[in-house]
Parts: sequence; structure tokens; C-alpha cells
Amino acid sequence: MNRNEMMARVKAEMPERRWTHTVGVMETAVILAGRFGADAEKAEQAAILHDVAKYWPTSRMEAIIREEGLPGDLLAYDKELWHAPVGAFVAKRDFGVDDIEILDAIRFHTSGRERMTLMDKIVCLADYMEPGRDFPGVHKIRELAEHSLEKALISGFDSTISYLLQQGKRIYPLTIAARNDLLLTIR
Ligand code: DGI
Ligand code: FE
Ligand code: FE
Ligand code: FE
Repeated sequence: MNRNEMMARVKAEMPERRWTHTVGVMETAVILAGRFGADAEKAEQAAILHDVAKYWPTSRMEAIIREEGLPGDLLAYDKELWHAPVGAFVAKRDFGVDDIEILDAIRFHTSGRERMTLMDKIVCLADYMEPGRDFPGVHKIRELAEHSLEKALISGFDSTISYLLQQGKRIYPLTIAARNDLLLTIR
């Protein structure tokens, strides 16, 4: 499937403001790929698809998680996590994406994971810092991203974890693992 067709089909899956976010993630991912030496085309493709399942009904995401053998432990955590692995499944099944780097970057864009690849880091960080994002700490993340993918991403996970603590929500273990692992890799 070519780039324009992919963009049109993803756009049709979501409200206008989420498409605007997606375009912001595409642009940011391409910039970060240039800055940190990743394949910009792959980063852009992962960005286009990363939130493709974000507005699917919960029941539809749950059915795919159960029927397609995606990690069932997700079902015991915040539903906001589900669109990432479901999105990777949909990218492969419905958009014909075969590249594991792209699929994994989509799969782990929300939770993170241990030993994140360069592509995982770029897509996850672009999602945090695209120009439309406005949350406490986003300016610091953008500043850190000038020099360090890892420091910026840690700052992003810090803000997500703080938010989840404040809300009294469970924290998915992969997010903790991702942050711990990134902390070991800096300085
Ligand atoms: O889909 P987006 O809104 O663009 O961003 P995202 O895919 O990073 O989703 C972030 C949401 O997921 C955010 O509101 C926090 C929520 N969330 C719930 N539980 C967890 C979690 N995020 C992480 N990283 N880890 C969790 O355990
Ligand atoms: Fe997302
Ligand atoms: Fe994210
Ligand atoms: Fe997103």
C-alpha cells in the first residue's frame, strides 16, 4: 500500500484532532530519525499507523487481544494501553506491513519495553513531544530530545508514571522495565 493510501485509510479511522496528532508524530519522528540516525521512512510509516486502533471500541480491541494471542495481561491494566499491540496487529493484517522494526515500534509505543530499539524510542518519544502536545513537562522533554533520546524518553515515562500514580491507576510492568533499563543506559 502506498503512503497516500495508507494515510487516507488511517485518517478515516479517527476524529480530526487525532489525525492532526498523527501528522505531528510523523513530522517529529522524521526529525528525530535524522537527528539520531534511524531510517526516516520507516519511522514515518510507524508514526502514520501508531494510533490506528485508538478509537476502536474496547470490545473490538479486547476480541483481537484474546483471539490473536496478544498479551492477555494487558486486559488487567488501563484500556489506554490496548491500542498499541492491537495497532501493530492491524498494521500487519490490514495494511500489509511486514517490517518487524515498524511493527514493534507501533506495538510498544505506549508501554515501552526493556531494550527498546532505536525505532521504538523514536516513535514513543515523537508521540510524547509532537508539536500539538501540551502537558506539564513537555518543554523539558523537547529540550532533552535535542541531545539525548534516552534522557528525553525517561522524562516522558516519568510524567506518565507520575500521572498514573496520581490517578491511583495500575502501572503496566513493561513501563517500569523500560524506564529502569533506559536509566542504566545513560551516562
Ligand atoms: O495514544 P496517545 O494518546 O497518543 O499516547 P499513548 O499511546 O502514549 O497513550 C498514553 C496513555 O496511556 C496515557 O494517557 C497514559 C496511558 N497509560 C495507562 N497505563 C499506562 C499508560 N501508559 C504507560 N506508558 N504505561 C501504563 O502502564
Ligand atoms: Fe497511542
Ligand atoms: Fe507514548
Ligand atoms: Fe499517539
